Amino acid sequence: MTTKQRYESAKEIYKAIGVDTDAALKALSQIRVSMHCWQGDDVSGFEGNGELSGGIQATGNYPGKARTPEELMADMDKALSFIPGTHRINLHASYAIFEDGFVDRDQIEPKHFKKWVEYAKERGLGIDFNPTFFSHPKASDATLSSENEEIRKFWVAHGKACLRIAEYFATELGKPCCMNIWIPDGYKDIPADRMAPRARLKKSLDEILSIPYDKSNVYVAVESKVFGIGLESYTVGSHEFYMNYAAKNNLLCLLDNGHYHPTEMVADKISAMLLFSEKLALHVTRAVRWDSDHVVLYDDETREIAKEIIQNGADRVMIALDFFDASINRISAWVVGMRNMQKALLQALLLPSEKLARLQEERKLTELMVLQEELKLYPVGDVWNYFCECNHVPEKEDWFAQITQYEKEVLSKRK
Ligand code: RNT
Ligand code: ZN
Repeated sequence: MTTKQRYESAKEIYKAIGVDTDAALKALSQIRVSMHCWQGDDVSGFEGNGELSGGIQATGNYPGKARTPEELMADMDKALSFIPGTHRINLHASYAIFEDGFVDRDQIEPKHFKKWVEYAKERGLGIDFNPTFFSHPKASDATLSSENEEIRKFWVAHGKACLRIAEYFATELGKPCCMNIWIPDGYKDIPADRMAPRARLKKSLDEILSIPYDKSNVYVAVESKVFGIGLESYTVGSHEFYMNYAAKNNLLCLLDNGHYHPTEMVADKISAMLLFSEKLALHVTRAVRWDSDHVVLYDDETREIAKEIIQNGADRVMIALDFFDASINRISAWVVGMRNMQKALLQALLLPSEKLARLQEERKLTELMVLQEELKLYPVGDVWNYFCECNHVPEKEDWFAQITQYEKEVLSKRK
């Protein structure tokens, strides 16, 4: 049977439960996922000072990591060639490209991202952005919450510089830019004063956001975390802090599903957030024990997050991926994560949602469970393969042979 014939057969199966597969494919093709540049080089960036700090860690030593803007862009192209649809890319400030001399983070300007804009324009991509408040000598103790006024001011200046760059992306590309603020500030052990650092963080954010910027095209998001490595007891930017800050200041709250207690589910938070704000931002990732950044799989959590996105309106959720795995082929990690996010969105689009909701309202909970479980083995794969075919990307695992070839011809030569 051809991919098309399999699709036609799946279409009939879904039709019998009232699901329109053509409509699902159309909806899926309109969802843009933000692919994070930092998977390609273990969050190293181009400033050349090496060490990753801030309580995050990329473990592994797989050969072939991108070392220059050219290599990173080539690797991203390779990944994007296996991902159906046109998406967004997510950059960190540490990926500035210095053509006429290095400047520190408080001094970066739109011109340092000109090459990225050219890259995105040529490919029809949007760009999202992140100030980088880690991996820097001035971030060794604290950043926006620092008790050292000179340091705090430096990072405020960085935040403002990034806001201008985010606006430059939005203007140049004619597509909104989500600028996400995450800081690692916290304490390894029990703090004596939890309030003062938080008050300083609040003040710093107010200062950054005091400059004028185009609020209709630059969506500022704030990302909380429960703990970081070496910062286990206290995180200045906690969930309550940012949820309140975002609500009061009309910003986006960004939920990273690796940043909560293990039994807390981000999927469950989405509807609660969207009842109070128009938009929400996500970092989709996979938490394993102490690590919050494993490659996104097609697992229960990702599928449940996707279900909530679809049911509450994909246009209200800015979806970005956030993981870094240095132990496997880095391009493959991107492709697996991006395709899994899309597969999860597809299975959500193929649910007979109204029917399921009705069963819930009628308290036919036995039938609800039966249907929810049987649906798991419906032929979503046949619909996915057809989506790949329509988008001219390899279906199933067929893309991997080309990764192996690229590894042999390009990655293995990087020493
Ligand atoms: C860290 C946060 C943050 C970073 C990236 C590199 O715990 O999740 O989003 O992963 O900004
Ligand atoms: Zn994150």
